[in-house]
Amino acid sequence: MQIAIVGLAGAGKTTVFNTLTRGHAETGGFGGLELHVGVVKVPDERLDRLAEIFKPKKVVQADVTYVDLPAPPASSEGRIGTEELPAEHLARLREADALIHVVRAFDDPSLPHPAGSVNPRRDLDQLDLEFTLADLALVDRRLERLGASGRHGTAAEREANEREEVVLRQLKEALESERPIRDMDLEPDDEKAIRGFRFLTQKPVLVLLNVGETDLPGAGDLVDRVTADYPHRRVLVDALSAKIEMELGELDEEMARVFMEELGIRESSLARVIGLSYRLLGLISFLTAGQDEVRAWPVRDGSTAVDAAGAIHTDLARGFIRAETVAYDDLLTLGSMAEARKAGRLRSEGKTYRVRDGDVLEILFSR
Ligand SMILES: Nc1nc2c(ncn2[C@@H]2O[C@H](COP(=O)(O)OP(=O)(O)OP(=O)(O)O)[C@@H](O)[C@H]2O)c(=O)[nH]1
Ligand SMILES: [Mg+2]
Repeated sequence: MQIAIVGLAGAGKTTVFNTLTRGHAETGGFGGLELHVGVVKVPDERLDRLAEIFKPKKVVQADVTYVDLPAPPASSEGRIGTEELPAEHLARLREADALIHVVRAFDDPSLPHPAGSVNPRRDLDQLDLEFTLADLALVDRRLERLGASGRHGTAAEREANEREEVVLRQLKEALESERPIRDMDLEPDDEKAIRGFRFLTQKPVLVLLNVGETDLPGAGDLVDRVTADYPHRRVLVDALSAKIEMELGELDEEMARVFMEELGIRESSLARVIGLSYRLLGLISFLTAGQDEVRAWPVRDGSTAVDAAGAIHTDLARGFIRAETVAYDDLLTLGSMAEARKAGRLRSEGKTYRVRDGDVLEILFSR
């Protein structure tokens, strides 16, 4: 699973990336063209508690890959546009399963905003518009191609083309009125028909307001204001001070505690943002626990027991017999699988069982 970090120039994308990945990529590049990739373990305290019970050799967390993209460069007319992005960057952007949209909300006289003032709402809309235009361009190109060659081919091909054309026309209409594709009600078949385009405005987004070091106490209000005024689907809004978080990440625990006290911060935003981005991907975790390994497995919300088995290994899905299942809370209360079984909390579930977040599973299968 990949999340692309996007935003206007100097919004704090690389600082956020460093925070999330505990990386040391250079910041303040203002238009530098380097792309950064980092893998982040998703903190899950359930794993720590299970490890206390099972004393496994290793603990494996779910992970998410973050890609930090440079801001789209300004064109000669001063407009920023995704068409100016190097092909590799655009491809990375399209591949992403979700976006973190970093929006500058910090004021810093030593870093003047290119637009002359700090206005998160304006910046948010500006990049949204760019992404809308990029999708629109893609739709138009495809429609043109369908118009030219869509009437050829077998009957089945022609029918598929016609269907695609109908969906694309709907998308075009939405995009032209600046509605992101994620806000549309698409039939599952239509959704499937357009999946391959990997439209930017279809991806779920975490809007991350990057507030100044002294603005954290009021950040909640800002989040509420933006949320109320941004009625889109599959969008989460949160705030952090990327600069503080990055500095916190570079300190040892004791120093970090002192620093946080000085700034009046109760908790680091890091775990929260990682958690939110995980949710954004529509993922839940089921858990496996034993003496070898305690592990969190990311699967799509809505996955069945056999999907879960397949996430571990295709053999487990192929030879699936049943899943011994206990909810994490029950396991924690009862202390062991054996006790859970005695208490009747260990259930035997079949292929179609819908896995819940925090289910501890043991898959029984035949080779
Ligand atoms: N005062 C303050 N400065 C910040 C904050 N976040 C980022 N900056 C500074 O803003 C500048 C740009 O930050 P980057 O993280 O490089 O921004 P970016 O979005 O990656 O920039 P480009 O990749 O060049 O588009 C750097 O000098 C950062 O130190 C913040 O919360 N407060
Ligand atoms: Mg950067």
